[in-house]
Amino acid sequence: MNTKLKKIYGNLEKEVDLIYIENGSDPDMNFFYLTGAESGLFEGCAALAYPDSLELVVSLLEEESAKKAKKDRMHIFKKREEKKDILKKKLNVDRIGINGKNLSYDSYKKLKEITKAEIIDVSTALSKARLVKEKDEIEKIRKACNIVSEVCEEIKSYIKEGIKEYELSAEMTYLMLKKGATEPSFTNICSFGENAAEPHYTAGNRVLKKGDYVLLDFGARRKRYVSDITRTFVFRKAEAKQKEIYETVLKAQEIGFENVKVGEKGGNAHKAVENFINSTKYKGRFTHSLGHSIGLAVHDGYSLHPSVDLTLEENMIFTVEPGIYIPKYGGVRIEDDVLIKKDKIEILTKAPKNFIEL
Ligand SMILES: [Mn+2]
Repeated sequence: MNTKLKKIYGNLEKEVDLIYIENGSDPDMNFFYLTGAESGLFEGCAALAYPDSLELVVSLLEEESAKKAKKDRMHIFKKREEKKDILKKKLNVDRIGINGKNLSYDSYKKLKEITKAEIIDVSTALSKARLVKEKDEIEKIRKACNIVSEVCEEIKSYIKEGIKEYELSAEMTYLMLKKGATEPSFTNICSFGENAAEPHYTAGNRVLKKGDYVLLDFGARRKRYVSDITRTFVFRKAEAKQKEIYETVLKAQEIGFENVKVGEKGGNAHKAVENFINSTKYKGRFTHSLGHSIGLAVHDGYSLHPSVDLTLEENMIFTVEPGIYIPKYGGVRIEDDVLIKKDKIEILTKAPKNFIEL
């Protein structure tokens, strides 16, 4: 029995006969959530998730990958028409659940052409199931976290005067891949000096100079599960303000950790951190939410923010990443991935975060 199916169906607000997960040109991560498939692209393929069984509709191209995936039955198609015929039969039911967050309008129209069923958006039930991790998922994320923790240490020897942001970013990727990542989980953020003030900066050709902040935000994907870490260093001697900002962010993160616990609202941790930063001279310079769930996606559905109604539970994994950003000056962000346990949190990203002048 697929325990993930049980979780998803347990979260439904309205009953459905089956949940139809379709991969367009971009896959729906729920396909991989249900099948646990570690290889394969599965473009144009679909999963039919019943309350007690999982069926796959896959192209011949993906047959070998599908054989290794979790499923109870699989249907192989060679041509689009065959796929349509299989789906016509399978979708001849009363109520079909879809992932409204991922299914394109085009796919929706095609779905309406082949079935008279009532279409119900079950995206919330899917996201909620993915929030609470199972043992195997935790282990995969833990390994992805180990990779980036090690890279945070090893990358320091590449941080030399004159290196460009994109060159350092390339080394980050290379180190992750050498340690077993299949790919970076998102485009590396590698920013020097004043560029660190832009939270989602893309590495450019800025050259590293003495006294620069070096902000590295990156993640590894391994067996489809991700990690996400940020460390900020100062290259050579820091000025007092740089250190002060760093220590403020570090303290903010500690406040965040204290408030991430079972039974608490996720938004409370954000509020506590924001209130703290706003009580310092860096008021208003924390400009994003405290963190987000991670899993098969880097932003896996939920944020630690008062606008999100979420009560924290055991086995959820969130980033905790306060930051302070000063335009034209620079910024500091410190980010770790934490596993929520019954009466404490476990920090999965272990790289040191004392103030470091390289
Ligand atoms: Mn993050």
